[in-house]
Amino acid sequence: MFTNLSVTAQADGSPSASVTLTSPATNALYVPLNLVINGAPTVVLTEPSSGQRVMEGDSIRAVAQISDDLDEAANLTLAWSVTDAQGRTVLTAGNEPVFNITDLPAGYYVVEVQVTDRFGASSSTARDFEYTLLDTDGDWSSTCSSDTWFDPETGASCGPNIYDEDDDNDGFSDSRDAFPLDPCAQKDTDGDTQPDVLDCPEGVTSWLTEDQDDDGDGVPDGTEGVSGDGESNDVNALVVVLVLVVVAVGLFFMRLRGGSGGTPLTLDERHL
Ligand SMILES: [Ca+2]
Ligand SMILES: [Ca+2]
Ligand SMILES: [Ca+2]
Ligand SMILES: [Ca+2]
Repeated sequence: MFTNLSVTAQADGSPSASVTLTSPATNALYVPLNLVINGAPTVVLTEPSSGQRVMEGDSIRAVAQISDDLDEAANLTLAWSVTDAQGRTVLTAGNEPVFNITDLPAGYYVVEVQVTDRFGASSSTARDFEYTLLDTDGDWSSTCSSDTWFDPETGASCGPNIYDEDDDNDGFSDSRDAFPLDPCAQKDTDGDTQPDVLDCPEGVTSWLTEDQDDDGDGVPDGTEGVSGDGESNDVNALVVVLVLVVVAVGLFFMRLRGGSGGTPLTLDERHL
């Protein structure tokens, strides 16, 4: 005889079911056990869209929408991974509904999310996306030739930075531009990372500050009069010499003229 009898049924991947019989037992020969069949979670990626493109340096979001027949969404576990075109896993992330994907080089990728419920049933979904080459000035347009990386519409070099010869479109080629990614600045005479001139195109801002001492000699540009003083000083010196010569010649002829009607000039005076 027994007073209580518990019967439990267990099935892999589903919650267990149990029933308790109390003595005196009924004379039932069959005891029903309702075993619930567990379904796998459902998961949908609402972002990114298939084939979505993002430029190097930017980020792209992957967002999972999840649900389950028995579990609350909060009880589901997510696992993220990103694989490259060769199938290598390049990024992973944990149990978050949103995965912020950053710092990938140009190429084709697939982001996959796997969702698992409390009973171990899981499902997954994936989406492809592309990281494109960095194009700082955004001139990699439909009119930009990928043969010459020149845009006949604008008459300028174009394309992603690795091909574009003027990455910030300020008219100074990268090789001559001390700030090749900042269209507000070009020259830095003393190489202190502050530009000689800071002049931004309309709608553009810069983190740089204009150098108040372009040649770095400790004398502010305003006090020096003209920046980059080496050349201007030479010009100033030349002007002073010329003025002195003119004055000397003028004095010489004045003495000559004055001497013609009066006392004859001495040899020393004529050669003054
Ligand atoms: Ca460009
Ligand atoms: Ca430039
Ligand atoms: Ca520049
Ligand atoms: Ca400077």
